[in-house]
Amino acid sequence: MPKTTPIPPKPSFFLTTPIYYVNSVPHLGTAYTTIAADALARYRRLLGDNVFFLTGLDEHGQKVEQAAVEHGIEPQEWCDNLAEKFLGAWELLGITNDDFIRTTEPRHVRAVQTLAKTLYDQGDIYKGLYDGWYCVPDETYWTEEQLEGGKCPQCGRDVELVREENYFFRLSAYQDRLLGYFEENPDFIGPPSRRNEVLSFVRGGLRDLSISRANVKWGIPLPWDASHTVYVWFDALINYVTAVGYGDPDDAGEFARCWPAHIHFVGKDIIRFHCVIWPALLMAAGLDLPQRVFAHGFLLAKGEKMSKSKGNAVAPADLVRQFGADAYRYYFLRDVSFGQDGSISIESMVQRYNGDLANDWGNLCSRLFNMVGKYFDGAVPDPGGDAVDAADGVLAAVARDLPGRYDEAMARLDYGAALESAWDLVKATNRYIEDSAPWNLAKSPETTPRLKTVIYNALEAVRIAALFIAPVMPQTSAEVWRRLGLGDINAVTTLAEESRWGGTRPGSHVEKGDPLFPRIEKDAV
Ligand code: ME8
Repeated sequence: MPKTTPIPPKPSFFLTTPIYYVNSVPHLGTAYTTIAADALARYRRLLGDNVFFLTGLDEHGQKVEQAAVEHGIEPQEWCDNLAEKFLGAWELLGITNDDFIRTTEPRHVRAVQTLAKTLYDQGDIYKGLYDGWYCVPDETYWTEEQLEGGKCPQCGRDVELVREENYFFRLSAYQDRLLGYFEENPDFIGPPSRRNEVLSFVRGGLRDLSISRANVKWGIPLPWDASHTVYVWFDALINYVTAVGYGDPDDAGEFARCWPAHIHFVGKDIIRFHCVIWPALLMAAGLDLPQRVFAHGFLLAKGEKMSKSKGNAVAPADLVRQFGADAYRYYFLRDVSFGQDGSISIESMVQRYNGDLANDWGNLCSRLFNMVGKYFDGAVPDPGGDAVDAADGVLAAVARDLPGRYDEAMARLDYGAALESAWDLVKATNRYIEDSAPWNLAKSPETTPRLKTVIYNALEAVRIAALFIAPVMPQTSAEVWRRLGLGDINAVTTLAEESRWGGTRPGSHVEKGDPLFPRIEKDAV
């Protein structure tokens, strides 16, 4: 549920998404970063971490101002309307952010002004003449040489000429310190391809950065010169420290306890802002750097980057209506390799849904829960006795390997591999049931002990699989646990213990329920 909650005493895991521009409604791209961060937040909570998960909105700047003007309303009112849309989308997708920061909030204005003033007072900000180009859709400065065919080299759109007195941040002075930091902290930027990109960019030489605009009204005024507003990216990056109390005069050491963040999730388009400008600002302010910045790739629809401006953006709600929120989250995290560009299509989504979800996972739960109803009146059988088989050990071994494999994949933010490890258990359980053929065991009282063992083991594997599927598909895992009579999966904070073999309680009631993923006919979407 998107909400603002007090920061936990000391977050042992603090993760962020970019704050999204409110020039338009959320789309699959912005939802992608947000569900990836949410899956990690949920996993860390299962492990027992005290998580602080931050997302929010980037509300200042020319682009947002223009959108408001085009719609004939005041920028603040425009932002308020859009904020509702983002909150609604995140609620629909089951996003469990702990804070929702908006850059027009007083707490943020104060933090930006505090940081700007600190840098100005120590001589890291000076006044100069900006004479160059500006891309409004990307809110980015470009030099003449950087343009491609006179257009923005990033998005290919028109740029505007800006010639005005600005305040500059001495970014160039941080070049060597940044390179030294990258050297000493090889895991700071991920994946490695992005690290190399940032390294060669910084080695190519850094220019000082204009951090104020004289002709943009919709922004935070500089505290020492109110005729300038703060450049929207300088403003936006600071959100990460605002949220944990930077610049708050009542902060009683809270900020120092909570900062730095463990990971910033970003798209590859904004890696330089997060890996060059942001670290340099933090260095200048004498603050610690985040532990890690990880950039994912673009979602491509028919080979093109999906974006609000290109008009090929789809609203998450449209897909959630057809597939459900869990299947939505599963598809994007399973089918697109996190860190690389990935093509998405309705066809592949239907395929994943029917194959992985309806056939593998949904059917496993249905048939197994049915059998508990049919053979044991809905009560989990007691596996006691010596009706064991080598197949039991094989299944238990797959379950035993799962936590380690899953954790190792999540540490690399390889959601596909993490889900694959959970699916190996799902598939192994399906095979186990096929090979053990409970329907034959049920035919004679002599094989009842074996039937009990087989059903118990399969239930146990399903219980464990649901735990590891939960970060990506929280609703269905909660439902599986509920049907197994296990209580609230969201209350689990001791994953290591909970994932040990043997946690299913004999005698507890198993509910059959409706199919978790009713098949979708391709023509129906
Ligand atoms: O850049 N595929 O906001 P934004 C994957 N306000 N991810 C995509 C995507 C696509 N086709 N399109 C967008 C901003 N994204 C700034 C950030 S942070 C201090 C300020 C995702 O609304 C991706 O994460 O343009 C990208 O970085 C983010 O949306 C940019 O959202």
